[in-house]
Amino acid sequence: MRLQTLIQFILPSTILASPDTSLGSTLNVTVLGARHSRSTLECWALQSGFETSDKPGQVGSAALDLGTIGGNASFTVLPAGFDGGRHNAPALQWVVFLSGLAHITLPNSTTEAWIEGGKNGAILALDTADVSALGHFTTYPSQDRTISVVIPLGEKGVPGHRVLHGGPCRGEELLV
Ligand SMILES: *[C@@H]1O[C@H](CO)[C@@H](O)[C@H](O)[C@H]1NC(C)=O
Ligand SMILES: *[C@@H]1O[C@H](CO)[C@@H](O)[C@H](O)[C@H]1NC(C)=O
Ligand SMILES: CC(=O)N[C@H]1CO[C@H](CO)[C@@H](O)[C@@H]1O
Repeated sequence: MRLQTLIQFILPSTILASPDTSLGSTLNVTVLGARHSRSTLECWALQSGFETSDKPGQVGSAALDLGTIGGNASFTVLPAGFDGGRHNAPALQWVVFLSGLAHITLPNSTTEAWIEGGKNGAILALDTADVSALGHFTTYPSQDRTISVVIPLGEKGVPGHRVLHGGPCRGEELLV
């Protein structure tokens, strides 16, 4: 029996799932960080990137390890047009926007990010009060509610990454 045939025999589902070629090697996320006590916006490439899952129900598909999480997660419903005001991230956390639109701006800066709910809706909010004096502003200028899931990071903290550039991720850095 040829090796290929043997592998197909043992792992049929792995072979059947063809790799998603339109998917980049990793996920890039917009990060609200801080430097010199001021909030920043950066685009990070998460490391390590997509791997082939062997988990039940998703065998052969692309999965990316988001690291450890901890604390209480929450599902948040923001009314259309809500103004979150100026604030710091209450904890190191993922904010995953499922729908709607978030507009993030920084005090005394022209850098801004527009985060649309959906497949590119995950951001990291890391500008806690101990690292950023003024925090950031968030408004939700959508006609509809903005829905997000907030997930605090665990003890291992910020996931592995490479900083791609200042400012939010854009265009070809995002999932298509
Ligand atoms: C993330 O950015 C890297 C570097 O620019 C790129 O190679 C990759 O395709 C991007 N990922 C996605 C999902 O677009
Ligand atoms: C999670 O929520 C419970 C109930 O409100 C609270 O007692 C607990 O301290 C919270 N845990 C953390 C890590 O914030
Ligand atoms: C110099 C300057 O513009 N400072 C402003 C920075 O942002 C904070 C918060 O919006 C303002 O209170 C400062 O006046």
